[in-house]
Amino acid sequence: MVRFIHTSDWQLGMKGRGLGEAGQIARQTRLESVRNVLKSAQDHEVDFLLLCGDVFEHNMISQEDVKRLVSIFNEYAGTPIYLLPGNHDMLGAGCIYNRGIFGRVRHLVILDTCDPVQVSDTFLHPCPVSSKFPRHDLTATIPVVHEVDGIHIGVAHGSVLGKLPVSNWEDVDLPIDISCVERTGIDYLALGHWHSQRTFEDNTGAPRIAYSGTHEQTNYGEDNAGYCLLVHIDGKGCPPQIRPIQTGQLKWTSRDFAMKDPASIQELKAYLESIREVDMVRLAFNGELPLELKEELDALLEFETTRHRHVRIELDSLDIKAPFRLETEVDLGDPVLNQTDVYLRTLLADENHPKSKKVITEAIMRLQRFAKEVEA
Ligand SMILES: [Mn+2]
Repeated sequence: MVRFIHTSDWQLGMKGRGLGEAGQIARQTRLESVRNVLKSAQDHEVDFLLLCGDVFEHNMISQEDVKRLVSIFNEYAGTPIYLLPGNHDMLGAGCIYNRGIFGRVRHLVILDTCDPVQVSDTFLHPCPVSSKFPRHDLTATIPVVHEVDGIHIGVAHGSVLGKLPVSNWEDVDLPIDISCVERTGIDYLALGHWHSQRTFEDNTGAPRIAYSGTHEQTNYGEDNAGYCLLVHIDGKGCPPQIRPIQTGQLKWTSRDFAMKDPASIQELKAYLESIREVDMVRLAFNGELPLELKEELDALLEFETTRHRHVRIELDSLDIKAPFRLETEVDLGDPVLNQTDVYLRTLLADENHPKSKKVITEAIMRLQRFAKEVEA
């Protein structure tokens, strides 16, 4: 029998573009959560840890970051680690694993060829990525093992192609043929590349193909991320028993709101109360709001940014309806402000382009806010 931890896509050194200051939090957390993976391996006394590619975001990661990972590896020296390079940490002259420091880690094996690796009665069949645009099924090198003793595990990094026939392999990003298990007779295919955890069953219902997903979610919109997999296989041909273990720390949420009236604001308020425990929040708005409700929305969102580690607000698709009161006098308490207000409303009435209308409406709002502040 064999028991191991399957993990992938640590993407260490990731920039976290679009996260602003929270990019640093996300980067730091990814490294800390690696400890959760290695601790799971230690706690469950696994035979080894299988790392299926994209450990680093790219091959130029600073040596300081490399040393941080190696020192965590050293804390857990009792767990052998088998590491397959992916497309971000791809094999080649500039490959990060060519650095001498990795050769010093005695319990780390870089799977840099397709040669099988034997670990007691288990055989690993690595499929390292060595070209950006492979033109064939990456698992094609796994030999047929139907009649070969031992537990056989394929290790690859790429995208499983569904049951659709592929006419042109060159169009597919890192293709992996789903029929690999059937063709070769391996017991389990451990995959990396997708950030969401997924399993695929063979025709007997056994989950023989799996993505562990990333150990720590990398961005908004990823589902089922933040886990590693504890895999147990009793013997050749036995169905793998897979148990996800949570390793991620940051909680993410992403939601779109269609705005219309005061009820939309109430709905938003209720939602915001429900996500108090979430670290990373993305809120996108569409629809239309009258000017006075837009002000309430702005105040609500400004406060919300103080309640989470990161809040991304998208207002580009939200239209604001400004009241037309050109015929009635508006008194902002100052002749210049009043004149500017009339001028902006005239501009707005003559403007047809939606984007320009939005800019003018925003200007009217700011003017009103400014007038109120002066008053106060
Ligand atoms: Mn990848």
